[in-house]
Amino acid sequence: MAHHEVNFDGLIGPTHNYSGLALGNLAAAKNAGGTSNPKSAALQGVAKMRAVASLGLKQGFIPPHDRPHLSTLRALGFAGPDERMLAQAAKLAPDLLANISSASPMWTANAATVAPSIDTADRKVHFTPANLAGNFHRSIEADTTARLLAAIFPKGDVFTHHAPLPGGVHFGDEGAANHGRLCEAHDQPGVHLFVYGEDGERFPARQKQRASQAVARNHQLGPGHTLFLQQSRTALDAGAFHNDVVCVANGPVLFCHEHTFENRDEAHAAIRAAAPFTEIIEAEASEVPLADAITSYLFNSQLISLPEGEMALVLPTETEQNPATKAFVDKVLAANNPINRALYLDVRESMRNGGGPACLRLRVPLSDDECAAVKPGFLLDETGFTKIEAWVERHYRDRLSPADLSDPSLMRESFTALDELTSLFGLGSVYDFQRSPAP
Ligand code: SUG
Repeated sequence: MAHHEVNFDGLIGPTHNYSGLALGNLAAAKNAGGTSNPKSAALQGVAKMRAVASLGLKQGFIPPHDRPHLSTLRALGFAGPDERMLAQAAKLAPDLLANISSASPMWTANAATVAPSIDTADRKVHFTPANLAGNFHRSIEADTTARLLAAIFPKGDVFTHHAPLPGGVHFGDEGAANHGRLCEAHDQPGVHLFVYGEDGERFPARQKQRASQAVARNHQLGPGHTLFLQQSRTALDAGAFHNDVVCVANGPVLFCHEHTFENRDEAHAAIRAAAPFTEIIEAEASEVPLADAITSYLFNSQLISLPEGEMALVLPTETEQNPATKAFVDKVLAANNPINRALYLDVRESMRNGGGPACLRLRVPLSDDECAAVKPGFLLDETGFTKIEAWVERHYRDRLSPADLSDPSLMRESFTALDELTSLFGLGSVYDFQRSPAP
């Protein structure tokens, strides 16, 4: 039976904005307060999905979350009708309003960690939604993510869903952004590479080792099929707040920067011992300075296996514009290795918040039978792409500044859009605003 690594991209939500909320994320800090374009952002995301699908891959999507997240306001003591709560929050707690309005669920690499059935003891596909405890605006994602994943991958014989890890930052878990899987081919058992952090001098680590270990236990991954490696502190302090800013794995290839692991040589030796088939394609700091890797998001590219057997990199245009990273990509393409195509795409709106192509997608390895168990409509065909684009065109603004987040019409527009999306895709009432009537 054929196995596929299916990318489920986060559809970018109508409140996409630049509020500088994410500690350690240099792009988000730099662009804080700027004006965003939610419509372009969402259309750039859909264009990326289309581009990957046109290479012959299956492509799925995960809907945006409801923002502003009024249930968080209620939990924090605000009360009354929606509009009044919004006005109160804008007046009394503008920072809180920014936090509950972020469209950050777009970065579905952080939505969950996933284990394919070929690797798990019970032969089911396992999902653990990330608790994203490290940043307040992201810590409010887990419940809705869990609900969306359960709707898209219905529980039963095929899919199994764990609760987000408890314990806040003690078990801080940022999902698949710090996880990779190495395998000889996608239909072969794999070795799961969990990369955790230890606080740097400048920035705290978001992914905790004990969290990665708990996820591996949840997912029933056998001994010898997991590796827990420490992220480079140098990279963390230089702005690699997730491992996927400096590293991506696909099949037997690990594409990474020299400053990916804290103890590079030991880490490479451990990878080679656990997964001897692995080819490590690494950029030395002398050819790609860490700062260039991080600003361009060279390693936040999607590394995908094409149906013809070769591999392609889906890169942000920023890597084409940076001479060092462009030269490195050219060198990799010319060398004798599985990667021989590069596709540069414009995902600038997301990049300005520190989210490249790989951040925007959750990888879900699925067999043909498992694909058939995905909720109909969530593996996109041409009709699906067109439906989403038309929906974005109908509902999204093309200008948004953080000051607009207090606009009650933005809230109504967003809820109307999401309500329509759930009915377009038969999702039912997944959002809090659809489930709990205002008191
Ligand atoms: O968590 N940015 C996100 C970007 C996540 C990127 N994901 C991966 N690397 N997989 C974050 O830092 C910025 C939001 C703001 O500042 O408005 C933000 O949340």
